[in-house]
Amino acid sequence: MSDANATTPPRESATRFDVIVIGAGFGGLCVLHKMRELGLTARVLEMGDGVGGTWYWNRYPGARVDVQGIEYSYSFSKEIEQEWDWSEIMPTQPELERYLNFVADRLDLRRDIQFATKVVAMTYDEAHGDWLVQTEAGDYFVAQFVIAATGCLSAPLAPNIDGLDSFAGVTLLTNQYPKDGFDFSGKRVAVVGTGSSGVQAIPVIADEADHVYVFQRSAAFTRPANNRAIGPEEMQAIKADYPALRQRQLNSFSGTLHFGAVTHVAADPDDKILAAPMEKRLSKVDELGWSAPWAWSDVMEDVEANKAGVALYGELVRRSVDDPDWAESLTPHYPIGCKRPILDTGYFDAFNSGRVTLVDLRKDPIRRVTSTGVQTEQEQIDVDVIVLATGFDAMTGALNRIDIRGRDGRRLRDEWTDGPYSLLGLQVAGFPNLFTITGPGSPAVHINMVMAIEHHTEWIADCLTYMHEHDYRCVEPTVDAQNAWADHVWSLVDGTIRASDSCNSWYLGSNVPGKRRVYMSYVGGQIMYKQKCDEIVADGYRGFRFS
Ligand code: NA7
Repeated sequence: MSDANATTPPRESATRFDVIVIGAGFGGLCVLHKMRELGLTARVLEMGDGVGGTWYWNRYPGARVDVQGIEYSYSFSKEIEQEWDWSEIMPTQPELERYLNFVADRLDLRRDIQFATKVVAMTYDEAHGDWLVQTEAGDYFVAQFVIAATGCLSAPLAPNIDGLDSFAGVTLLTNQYPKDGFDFSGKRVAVVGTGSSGVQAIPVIADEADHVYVFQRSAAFTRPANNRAIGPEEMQAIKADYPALRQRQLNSFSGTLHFGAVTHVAADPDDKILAAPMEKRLSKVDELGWSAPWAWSDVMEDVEANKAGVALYGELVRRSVDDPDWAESLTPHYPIGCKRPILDTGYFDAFNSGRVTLVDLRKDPIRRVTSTGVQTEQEQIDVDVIVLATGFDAMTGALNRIDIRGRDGRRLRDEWTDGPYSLLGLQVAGFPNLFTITGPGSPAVHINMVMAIEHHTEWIADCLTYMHEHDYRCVEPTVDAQNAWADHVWSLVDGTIRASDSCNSWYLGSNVPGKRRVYMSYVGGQIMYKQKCDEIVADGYRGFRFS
């Protein structure tokens, strides 16, 4: 706490705004711009010392978005669309960070962003109908509204591996990666974790390092990104097509267009694939390549179709990885669709390079980290660097790490012990005037994240305008409406492969020890979700209570 605040009660010392926004990533920047358009005073509090959020922290080698940049970008500014050139179909982290810095400058956003400011607590003040927000440095802010743009994959998860602190070499986290990068040349490197971050990082680190040891607990479903550069002429054509592209995105299930064409086999009446002999099934690998495992439209609903997909995936891995034992280890033995699919660049090739060794933790688990490296049950592997690519406390982690107290002192993280209840992933009962951008219960992580952010931003702006027009000061969902929404969200996954016992994923929270196993995202797609949002608004904000 600063000296000035030491004798002054927090409320009196606080700086006042209409809106406090937490986070200056894709969400926070979009929200800040919108709040200004509404004529509201807003301050963004950002933990990092630059804009970018996810794209600020996850600066590990090989980090790139796994949808097209031209789709994963703001549509609200036609000027920015025309002024920004993407150099690749799937841009790297540096390019995405540059884009967000460009947006921040272009819209003059920085003057309302306070960097290096971590929000640690916030309390709803019933008497005044506003929030008291506290930072780690002991500064206070009062605002009628708080909009948490804290991200879905932003609370890093340290692995519970004994002895990590005793390692005398360098430990790097993919999701808190050093700003100045790291020189791997001549180094022996351990990478723990083979989710998207590990799979992206491993080939790039292997190109530079002396040797990479990959410590794999679960094999990943990954396929080639087939990324490529975008030339100036193509970029010009894309710019001319932006209005139509955005419309196509809006008309699609997920707001991303390049995953569209994998269901064509199901439409083929001669292709009774499940009844076919394995030889015929395997011919799909020749015909469709890495699309083959996902080729049946019912792969997410039908266990047998899913098993056929997994078998085809194994065949693709066997064809890609020279060492048969490693190929077997690199083949997942859980259903396709449990975890978020990964797009890679040269992942399996890395295992053929002679510079990468696979350590299958299912066969030889890590016992502990020692001062010189990683000790498994069977061997000691000495390394100079350990890279932890061990994921996030997804969806709820970033919010739960803030001490958020709503009405009657109730704490958000306690309210969410049995699962992240919310209405539309936008608001939680008992926490008036707190909005969550892409909160749990919304489709964000299953659709184009930037589209999800823009939609939530617009929805919140419309809600604030409605409140202003009706002279309301507070909005929050009713418990009944919130429960009904949770039932709806869960009904869409109940009995499906996604929630089956054989699935463990961050969608279910099963990567976090002690976290309740509940599916946290809406899988009905963006069109159905927006319809639900619109219906609620058309019905006088049904399920929301204004006062
Ligand atoms: P993920 O996808 O959660 O991957 C984390 C990886 O770390 C995964 O392979 C885990 O194995 C592994 N892990 C976690 N803890 C351990 C321990 N203790 N020992 C060994 N291995 C461990 O996170 P990412 O950062 O890769 O990607 C997150 C999302 O960002 C991704 O889905 C994209 O949407 C972008 P497990 O699978 O749990 O057995």
